[in-house]
Amino acid sequence: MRVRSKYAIILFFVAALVIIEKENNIISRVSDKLTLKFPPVDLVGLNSSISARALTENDSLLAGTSSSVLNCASPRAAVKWEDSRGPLGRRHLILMATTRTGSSFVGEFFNQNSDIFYLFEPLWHVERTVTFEPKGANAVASSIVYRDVVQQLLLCDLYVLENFLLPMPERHVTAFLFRRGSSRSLCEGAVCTPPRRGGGGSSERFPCRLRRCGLLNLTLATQACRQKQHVAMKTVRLRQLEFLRPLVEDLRIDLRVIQLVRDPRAVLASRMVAFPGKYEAWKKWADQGVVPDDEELAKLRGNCESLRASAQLGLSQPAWLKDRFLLMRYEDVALEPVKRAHEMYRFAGISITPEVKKWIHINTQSSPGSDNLYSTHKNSSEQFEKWRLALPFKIAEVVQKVCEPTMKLFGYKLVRDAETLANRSASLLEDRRHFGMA
Ligand SMILES: *[C@@H]1O[C@H](CO)[C@@H](O)[C@H](O)[C@H]1NC(C)=O
Ligand SMILES: *[C@@H]1O[C@H](CO)[C@@H](O)[C@H](O)[C@H]1NC(C)=O
Ligand SMILES: *[C@@H]1O[C@H](CO)[C@@H](O)[C@H](O)[C@H]1NC(C)=O
Ligand SMILES: *[C@@H]1O[C@H](CO)[C@@H](O)[C@H](O)[C@H]1NC(C)=O
Ligand SMILES: CC(=O)N[C@H]1CO[C@H](CO)[C@@H](O)[C@@H]1O
Repeated sequence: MRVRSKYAIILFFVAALVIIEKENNIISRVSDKLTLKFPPVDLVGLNSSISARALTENDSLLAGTSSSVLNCASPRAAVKWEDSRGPLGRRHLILMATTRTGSSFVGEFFNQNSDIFYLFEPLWHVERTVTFEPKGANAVASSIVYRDVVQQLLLCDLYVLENFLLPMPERHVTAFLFRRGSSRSLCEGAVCTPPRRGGGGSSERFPCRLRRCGLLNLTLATQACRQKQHVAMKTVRLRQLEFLRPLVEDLRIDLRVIQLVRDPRAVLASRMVAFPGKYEAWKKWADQGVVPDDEELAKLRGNCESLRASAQLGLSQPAWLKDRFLLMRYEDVALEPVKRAHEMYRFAGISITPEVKKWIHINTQSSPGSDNLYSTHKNSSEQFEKWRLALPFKIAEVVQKVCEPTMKLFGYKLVRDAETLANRSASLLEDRRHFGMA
């Protein structure tokens, strides 16, 4: 297949880069680390085997290494683990989203459940370490690395992150795990070790929120993960659903994927506020009438198309993905959070808990006026449409033009004039109540 031969070329290319070339600082930093950690074995052992083996074993770059390179960092023997599938009925959930689609908010629905080991954007470190070029073949390579790291994480191998943590953890203890405080599971029970006197938790860049804890011991986190009934994570760094196929087919993982989407007009409006640097061209257009160049439009089109490709694949229910994919619109969650939470939990095969319902109640009914951009504390049914008053119609129009097929698929109505855009009595949502559900 075309994708396969693409992998072949790319994987070979990446392997060659990692092994032979050391000019690229970032890649060599990773390989240096691998060399350091696994001295004689790997970079030699990987010589030619990686391209051949990776391709036969589920097209995976790390698949060949996940058992050799990555796992030998893991003192698995420390934790007895009889059934490789984990506790009976264990479910694995990936909340797949893009930035500004409300994924932190929806992720909390799972973070608040004490039966779930929840990770918040664990690929953040991977993205920072393995910086591939934004375009072309390397995007595929990074997707493969992301995918294989996700696989290890779903299997509760948190040590896999050590390859990407800077500075490198000592004795599996790190002071720097991105947004640790956003994962309840990393801040409670045994994982929350007592802070050392005169420092401890306060030296962490992303400390726990509700209590002070010592530095994160990944061994304890791994143990906690194995003791929880289910594992879930939210990420904005996985783009293509098709890449997850090997995880779905992995017998140790009982995976469900929720793709969370939002009206592309709202997403752009929100990104213009949240990432003013990156979306400067759009802001300039809004403020000064300077029309953005084709490259900006191409980027937008690319984003919309990749969302559509994943959704279309999921909704087409191929055999390998049957009953494992759910498309969820953020707007539907914002309008009926409790109902949608039940829907997502039912889909995931996980029982909703009173604590989840309580969190939803507190965080969607009241509006204590938080200004935090990443706040999940909002009057959801009121907030989610604010952008309609802020986004100039001409920008909405361009988004509609560029993203029309995606908007049609997701059921977002196009508007023809500025009045309708700003008229919040005119709903932009078409009924898509039974998206993706069998
Ligand atoms: C390179 O890989 C081949 C197998 O493809 C193996 O026979 C050979 O020993 C490897 N070379 C080194 C130096 O490990
Ligand atoms: C981390 O936790 C493990 C398991 O309890 C323990 O054996 C180890 O000593 C801890 N590491 C450090 C550096 O405290
Ligand atoms: C939240 O927004 C809804 C819809 O606008 C409104 O009916 C409700 O009164 C608001 N709740 C609070 C506490 O502001
Ligand atoms: C706003 O939309 C509603 C529902 O479509 C419509 O009845 C109303 O006339 C619109 N108001 C304005 C000012 O256009
Ligand atoms: C398509 C493919 O190669 N699938 C394989 C993925 O890996 C599992 C376990 O190693 C195999 O059983 C599949 O045949």
